[in-house]
Amino acid sequence: MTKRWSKRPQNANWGDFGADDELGRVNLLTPEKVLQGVGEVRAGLSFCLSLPLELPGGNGLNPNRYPPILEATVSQVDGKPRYLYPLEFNDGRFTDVVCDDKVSLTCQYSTQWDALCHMGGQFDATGDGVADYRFYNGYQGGTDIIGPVDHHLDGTMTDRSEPMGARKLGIENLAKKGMQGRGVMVDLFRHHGNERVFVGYDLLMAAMESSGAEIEPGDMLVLYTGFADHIVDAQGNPDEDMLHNSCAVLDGRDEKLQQWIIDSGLAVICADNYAVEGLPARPGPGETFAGLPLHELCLFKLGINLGELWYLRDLANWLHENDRTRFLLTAPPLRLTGAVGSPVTPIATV
Ligand code: UVW
Repeated sequence: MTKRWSKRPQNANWGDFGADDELGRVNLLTPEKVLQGVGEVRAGLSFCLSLPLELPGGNGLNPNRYPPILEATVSQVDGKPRYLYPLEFNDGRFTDVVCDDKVSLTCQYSTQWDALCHMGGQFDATGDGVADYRFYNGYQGGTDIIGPVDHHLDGTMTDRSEPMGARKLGIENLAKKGMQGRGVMVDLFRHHGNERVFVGYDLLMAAMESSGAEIEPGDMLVLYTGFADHIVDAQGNPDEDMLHNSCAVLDGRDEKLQQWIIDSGLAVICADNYAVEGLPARPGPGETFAGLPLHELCLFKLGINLGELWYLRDLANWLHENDRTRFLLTAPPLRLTGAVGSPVTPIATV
């Protein structure tokens, strides 16, 4: 028992990697798994698995997320802005010319990792009959993950004076770890094309069997659905119907799929679609339930990071043509302390 919790949610592994663990299943990316990944490098080819970060374009996928805004840094000289873009060093003797910039970035707009603090649940972790905001390993909203205000379950808010951010479970944990290991591709596009299919355990197993893909503990599961290809093809003007109704998504409510994720020991799940799972999910049992059941199982209960909106077409095609499913995956996020997600430029090496 730790001070943070005495009761853990059903199917959770809280405490199994240590009372103060912040990595979850990423702990399974051991030196042996890195060597297994390196063992898959035979052709010496690298594939960039990131979209350009200005895609999808617009904010039709998530109304709260916007494309990056890039600006020149600026100094004030005699009350006037002096943009360092491009500009000579102003000494008279120097021949150098400089460009300097800054970016306003929605961390989860495009190709990204979800940190474990991205999504938690309302849960009574102390057994006192009162649910509060909890995250993986019992870390607590308002104490370990601090917002600009505290939201209370009764709907009220109180101001916070200290800087906001995740003191625990932040994305920097993945950056420090390095995020390297053996990726395993499962090609759902080859089976379902552009159709919005909810893929549960049976359809996932069928896709894996047909290509010979196998997942062992510590592997990084990568799902190619074709969704990001439409994003690329739309060149920044994606169609609403395509955004919300095309390509395969996991059926997060499927209990057999959930059990397989628990039992398989996979380290992370990455996909080229918006949220790995289908949104909205199928209704759950009872009066209240998680709206994103796969996020609940992975981020909140098991400490499995989710990678979303990756670009997988070129890699998936190469692997298919070469009758392979495995590769070396290297995917560190930005080491952005306290962030709940981060852009990533994953590299597959085959
Ligand atoms: C949502 O908030 C929908 O989550 P994600 O970025 O994980 O898709």
